[in-house]
Amino acid sequence: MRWIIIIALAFLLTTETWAGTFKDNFEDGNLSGWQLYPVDKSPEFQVEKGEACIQTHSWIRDDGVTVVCEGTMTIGSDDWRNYTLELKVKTVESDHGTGHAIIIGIRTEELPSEPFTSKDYSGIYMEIVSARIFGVITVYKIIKIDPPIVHKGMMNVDGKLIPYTWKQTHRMETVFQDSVKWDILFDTWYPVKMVAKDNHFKLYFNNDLVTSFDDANIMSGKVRLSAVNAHVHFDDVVITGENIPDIGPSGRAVSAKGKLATAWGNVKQLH
Ligand SMILES: [Ca+2]
Repeated sequence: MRWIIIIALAFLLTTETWAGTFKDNFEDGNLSGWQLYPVDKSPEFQVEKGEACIQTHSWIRDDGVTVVCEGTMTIGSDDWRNYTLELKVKTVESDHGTGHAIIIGIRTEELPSEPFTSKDYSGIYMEIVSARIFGVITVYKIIKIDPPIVHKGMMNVDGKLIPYTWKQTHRMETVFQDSVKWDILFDTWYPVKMVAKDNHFKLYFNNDLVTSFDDANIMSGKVRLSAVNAHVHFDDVVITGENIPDIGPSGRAVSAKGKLATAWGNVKQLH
């Protein structure tokens, strides 16, 4: 009997150590703990009435080219592997005449890039496009490829040939997984759920399964939320799984027990 109790206790301790839930309902009015990545020109990040908001607009360069603008916020750690992300999303409005989207990613990892260039991320992605006639959900994967290529050659500088070496910061491959037509209205909340369990992924939109598939290339990474050429709101983010610290309901530590919770309490600084 004693052994049974010890084994049961050990199981409980293990469960408590490895499974947790992160929650942010943004009712504290801030994006504390989230990493914000403005890319290109001035995406705006804020909390509006207890909802996380990213607002981006395309802009026209001096040479007349329209530049797509993206704003990204991430949460988590590069070693997050088996977890479920749930949240709700809505597109308040979009830039007309340009592509727009909500992009939600799991197991995402920022790839190294040169300063002042757009950030790239590996990961599993659901891209949601609202529309007045019909919307579309596209699921794709971005796989990082190691090692990067080293380019060597000669270049002409003022009539003199000199050798150069240029190492790419990263290489990646975007792999289309699935695309589904879906009625997605503006200014309407939709629940989204994305599940990563070992090499298996399940993606849900509005409580319906969009697709499920296996992939062995994308091992772990953060949660990523992006808006492209649109005013987008996110709310009620819940992430449950292995190595996820108990944080919430407004992105703050709920208890001091466990190293991870303490570490995340420090990361998610109190205001
Ligand atoms: Ca809220």
